[in-house]
Amino acid sequence: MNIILIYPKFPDTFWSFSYALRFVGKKSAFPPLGLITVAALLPEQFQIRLVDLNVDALGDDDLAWADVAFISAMAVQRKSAVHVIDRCKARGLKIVAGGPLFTAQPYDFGLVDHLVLDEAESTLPAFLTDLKNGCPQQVYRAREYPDIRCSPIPLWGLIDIRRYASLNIQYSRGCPFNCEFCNITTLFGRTPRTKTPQQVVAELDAIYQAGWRGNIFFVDDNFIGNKRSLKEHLLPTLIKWRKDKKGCVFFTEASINLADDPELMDMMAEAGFDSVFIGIETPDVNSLTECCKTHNKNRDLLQDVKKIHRSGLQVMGGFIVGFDSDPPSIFKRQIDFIQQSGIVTAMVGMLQAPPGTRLFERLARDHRVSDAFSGDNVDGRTNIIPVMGLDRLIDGYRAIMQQIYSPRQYYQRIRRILGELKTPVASTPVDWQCALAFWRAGLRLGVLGKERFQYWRLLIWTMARRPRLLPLAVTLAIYGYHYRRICELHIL
Ligand code: B12
Repeated sequence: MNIILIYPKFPDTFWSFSYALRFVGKKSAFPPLGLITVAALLPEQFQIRLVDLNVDALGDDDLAWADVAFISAMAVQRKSAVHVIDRCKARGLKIVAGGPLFTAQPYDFGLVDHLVLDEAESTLPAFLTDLKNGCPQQVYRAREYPDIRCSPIPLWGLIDIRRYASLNIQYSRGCPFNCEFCNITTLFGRTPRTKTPQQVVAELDAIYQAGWRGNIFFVDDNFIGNKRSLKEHLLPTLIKWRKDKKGCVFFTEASINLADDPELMDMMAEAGFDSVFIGIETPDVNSLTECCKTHNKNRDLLQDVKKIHRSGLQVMGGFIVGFDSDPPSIFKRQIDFIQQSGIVTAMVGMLQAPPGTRLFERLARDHRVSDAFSGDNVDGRTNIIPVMGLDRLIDGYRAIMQQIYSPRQYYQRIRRILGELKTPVASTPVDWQCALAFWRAGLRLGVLGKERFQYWRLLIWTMARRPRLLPLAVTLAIYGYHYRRICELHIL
């Protein structure tokens, strides 16, 4: 059987990094880890091809070759996914779909023949058995969370790694916390399930042996969900793994209580992590109570961020406005917090209710869900009716984005973080692509861009005070260009 795995196209979003990728000559930020994991679960006698529409075109010859199309997507890829489904159907292909979009809204896709939902480790074997016996069902759902110690090494050979800015690896699934706007605990449970350190090393070795020396994203819902296991098992293994390796800088997602554990931060830095995405959400304590983000309460969030920076980990932060409890001052407070924290990558969104979250259920009961979830939380839209009124929310939101991504404020944050950040242990080797990116940045940001004054000022400042962080300064300047373009496109 010939199977074609298809990953639909991402639109230009905050997280697509599309405008930044052009500086480094890459096509896409991350490869489709879900699909290459699914590929590894398929029987060896199947012939497999993968087309990621973010780096390649889907040719008619690909569709003519295939017997079955396997499609994976997030909500943000919906438009492209629908187009792919139509094309496959027109060629008479059977379609199997899975991944977050289909798991969250299975009944929106009437043309899909088989919905193999939830985690493929649980549901794919049953589908394959039924397929072999000639009786495949329409929907497969998991009864329990699978043990990911049985998850296979993704089939990296299916993709051309050189076309991606980062590769990805997953250590755990699940999160101990239960924020109202997030459905991770429903999807993956409250007890983080982890792979063994040996599994992680085998995955890293596969990536390293393929020649990869760039960044690697640990795509965990909350990397520090099981601190003990991390400190006793995974991090010592990663520290050892790194000893004879070059490059391969790690980044991940974690909760703010990382700041409470200096030993953990030090071990992460030593293992080669240089940044961490943290859901800070809001400096307003009532809004934190409302969304059940209790672990962000009763602490000095600003100092926490600084502690993490001082340990050598750059914080990227998620922020939300539009909670029922948000006071009128919230917009100004968010701007002040972001500026003072030195968080350069600040993902600020208006509160949205993705289907499957407790927030969605509460607001649907109150008839306050107004639209479909766009799948992109930084697109200047929301699908809820906010208590403060939509116009006020949109105005306040625009004011935040306009200010924090204006060249002056943005570069101010870069200088702030560079001033505080302990020099990370690991760094990616400087190659010709970095050199090219440096020259392109010089031209686009330093000559043509309206930020040119800020750009050269930053470079001189960094050379004088933190010369070793120059590559980071240029990288952040390039990100700023992307964020500004996205704001102009969707928000301002
Ligand atoms: C890493 C990550 C990101 C990364 C990278 C995403 C990428 N391009 O790969 C970044 C940071 C960019 C990102 C951004 C966003 N993300 Co995100 N992200 C994740 C995260 C934490 C891990 C995804 C991952 O790689 N998992 C590892 C692989 C192995 O799992 P997988 O892809 O799910 O595949 C498994 C199954 O789904 C299934 N499967 C997958 N595909 C297929 C196909 C077939 C045919 C079959 C049978 C099975 C199958 O089998 C696989 C093995 O079990 C998930 C949460 C999670 N744990 O899934 C959220 C998640 C995917 N993100 C989500 C969202 C909402 C977002 C954002 C809007 C921001 C936000 N609030 O987090 C943006 C949107 C992106 C954009 N605007 O461009 C939602 C998606 C909801 C939805 N219905 O689509 C998730 C599920 C989190 C959540 N709280 O609900 N994200």
